[in-house]
Amino acid sequence: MPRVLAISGGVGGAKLALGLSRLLAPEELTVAVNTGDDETFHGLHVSPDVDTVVYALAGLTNPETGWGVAGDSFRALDALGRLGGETWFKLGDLDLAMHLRRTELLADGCTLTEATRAICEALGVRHPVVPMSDAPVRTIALTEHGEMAFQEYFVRHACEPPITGVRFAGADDAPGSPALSVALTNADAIVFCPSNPLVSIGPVLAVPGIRDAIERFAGPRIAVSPIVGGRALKGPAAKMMAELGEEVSNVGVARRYAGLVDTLVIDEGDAPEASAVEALGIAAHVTPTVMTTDADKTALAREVLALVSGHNSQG
Ligand code: FO1
Repeated sequence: MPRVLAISGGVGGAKLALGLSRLLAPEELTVAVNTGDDETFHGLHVSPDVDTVVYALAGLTNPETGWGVAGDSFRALDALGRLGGETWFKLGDLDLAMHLRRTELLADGCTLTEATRAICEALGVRHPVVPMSDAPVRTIALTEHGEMAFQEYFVRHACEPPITGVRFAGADDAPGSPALSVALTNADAIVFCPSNPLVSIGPVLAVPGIRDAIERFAGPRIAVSPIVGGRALKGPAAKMMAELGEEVSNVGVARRYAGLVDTLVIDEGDAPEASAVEALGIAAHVTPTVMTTDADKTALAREVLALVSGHNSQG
């Protein structure tokens, strides 16, 4: 089997990452994860996309939300609220352990990569989950009401303020994590999970050297589109693209990924968009992409790996 570097944001990306992890051995898959959504809450370092991928691979995900822990409760947060603390960001009782442990490991001198590795080991997650950088990068939404930290925009304001842009504070000075650099060097294929191109994949590409390395990458580069039927399956990708004047379709996604991917996997219902994607020099592969069950996640991962094998056998 080829060695795959998967690049992921939160909920949508974690689904494909889980599918890939079912088909590839730990040494054949690295999942590099966006950390632009990271935030400090109540003094704790929360890394939402890393959490979401780790919980998915550990089989702990809350199936109703796609993030957080199945069966969690919010008693600690309720108590915090009674003491006057902020409660708009829902940290569950079980989930708090993740952020406490990460914060403790960071305070002990671990990098975010090392802290993530320790947590993965403790939870029995064997596939490497690698933060994009160990240095702080913070996604900022530029809105008509001013700049907002990503979780403030995403959770507190439910993505309502129209955006005029996004920026990734700190990205210029944030070296890629060493584990991501190694994975980029060793990978036979790169897979962009069906994550938000602007605020999930965008921060990873903003880390110095990553975009260039992907542009120069010789093996297959496959993206799974997060847009199905002109809408994002999860999250604000469609709304954000529309507000930035981009076409909310697979063609819009293909334009964002021009020069970075060879194949865009689009949903079967979007087959009529395939020729417009291909006109941009990106092959369109049409297949069911909506992942509801674990079987869907594995089926899509199998399809992506078949594209990788097909590309390798041609080359
Ligand atoms: N998403 C929400 O919509 N509301 C929340 O209160 C919330 C809390 C939360 C806590 C821990 C965590 O790891 C993720 C959490 N998320 C929450 C998800 C997160 O905001 C987003 O999924 C990502 O940042 C976007 O990829």
